[in-house]
Parts: sequence; structure tokens; C-alpha cells
Amino acid sequence: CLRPVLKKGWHTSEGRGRFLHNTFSENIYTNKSLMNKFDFSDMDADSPRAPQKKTMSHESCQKFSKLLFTSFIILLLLLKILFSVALITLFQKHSQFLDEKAITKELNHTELECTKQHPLLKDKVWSCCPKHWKPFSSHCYFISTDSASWSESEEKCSSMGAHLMVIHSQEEQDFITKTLDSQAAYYIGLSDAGHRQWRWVDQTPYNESATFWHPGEPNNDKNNEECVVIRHLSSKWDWNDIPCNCMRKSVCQMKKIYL
Ligand code: MMA
Ligand code: CA
Repeated sequence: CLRPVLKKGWHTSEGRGRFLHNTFSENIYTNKSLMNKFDFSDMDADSPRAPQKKTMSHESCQKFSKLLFTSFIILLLLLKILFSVALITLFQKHSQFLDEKAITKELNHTELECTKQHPLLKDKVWSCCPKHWKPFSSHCYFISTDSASWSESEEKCSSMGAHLMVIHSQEEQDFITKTLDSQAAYYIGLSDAGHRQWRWVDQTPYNESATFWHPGEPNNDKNNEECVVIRHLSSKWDWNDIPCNCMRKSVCQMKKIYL
């Protein structure tokens, strides 16, 4: 855009004033052109401080970028810390929940009745049985008053974390029979695994010398008596084999819980 103005100046006879004006214009245009060349377009051309302003602005911009970047990194770090803390807390809560669930599953009962152990037994001080269960020696006993088959009775005991009663001694049998109804028969945890192989539900060995069969039993009457009840006959509590599908009451047993 400089050239047309200069041409106008050279080819007219309007005099010195016009020429000077054109020269002045040229100077102005030259300056403008230079400024265009150096791309100061966004600055005030009349101000000598303009380039300095530009430098300051660039530095500020750099500082601002640095600050923004640092803030971003700090924010990222904070987020990372926050996320880690949340993750650890969540993991701890989950572990606690699993532990509680395991304890509940292990206990199977919400209320316990406990007695203080001998003071010499330091580690676990309390021995407990679930509420409504009877404690004897190292076990707890539950008398089921509804009748069921042998396997259903065992399943019911199992659902409470117990099994059908395993009789280890005369004392144990006497303790439990004191509380039973003498008109009823109760399944115990003894059954025929086949060919008169007697098996306790808790896998303790069948010890012939610690059995309490009624005289003449087990007789496997009609060849289908594979489960055992304890019943009161001839003023004595003893054992009889009966068919496993007979509906009878039962006694559940579990080990005491030590806390
Ligand atoms: C019933 C039944 C048997 C038992 C006999 C004893 C008739 O059958 O309880 O298991 O052996 O009585 O007489
Ligand atoms: Ca029998």
C-alpha cells in the first residue's frame, strides 16, 4: 500500500508541500511496513514501550502456564492420594465385613450363654452355648421337638452348625436323657453305612464297648433298619435300630464356643 501514494507524489506537480506530505506519508508507511514486517500489529505503534509490553506479557503467560501446570500436577497428586485413601478404606471395610460374615457364619447363632472358664485357662476365658442349648462337658445340646426322618434331622442340626448327637459315655447319655420325654424316641448320629457297619456322623470311630443297645438290638427288623434312636424302655434309656424314613424327634450336638 506504500507504492500508490509515492507514485501520486512523483507524478504530480502539486509542489513541495505535497511531496513533503508524501515523504511524511512514506515515513509513516515505512514505519508501518516495518512494524508489519516485525509483526507488532497487536501493539501501539506510537508507544516506544510496546515491544517491552509484549515481552512482559509473554513472560507472564509463561509464568501463568507454569503455575497452571504445577496446579494441575498438585491436583493430580491430591486426587491420587484421595483415591488411594478411599481404596484403602474400602478394602479395610470390606475385610471387616468379610470377617464379621465369617464369624456370623461360624456361630450360626445370634445369642450365646457363656460361663467363665477355669482361671488357669488363660487364652479363651468364656465357654458358650447358643441360647436354649444345654451345656455339658465340652459340648452343647439341642432337643428338637418336631419329628423328621433321620437325614432331615441331621440336615436341621447341620444348618445350626451342629450334627445329630454322638454319645461318648454313659454320663453324657444320662445327662441328656434326664431332659427327654420318655414317651418319645430321638434320633442320634449313628447309622448303618451298609453291611452293619455303624458310623457316627462326626466320623469318631464306632467303639463297641461304649454302646448302649437295648438287649436284642440292633436286630435289623424286616431288613430295613439302618438308623438309630434312643428311647425309654423297661425303665431304661437305650438304643434301637429303626428304618431311616421314620419320623422321630432328635438331639443335636455341637462343640462349645470358646471366647
Ligand atoms: C419294633 C421296632 C424294631 C424293634 C422291635 C423290638 C416291631 O418292631 O421298633 O426296631 O427292634 O420293635 O421288638
Ligand atoms: Ca430294631
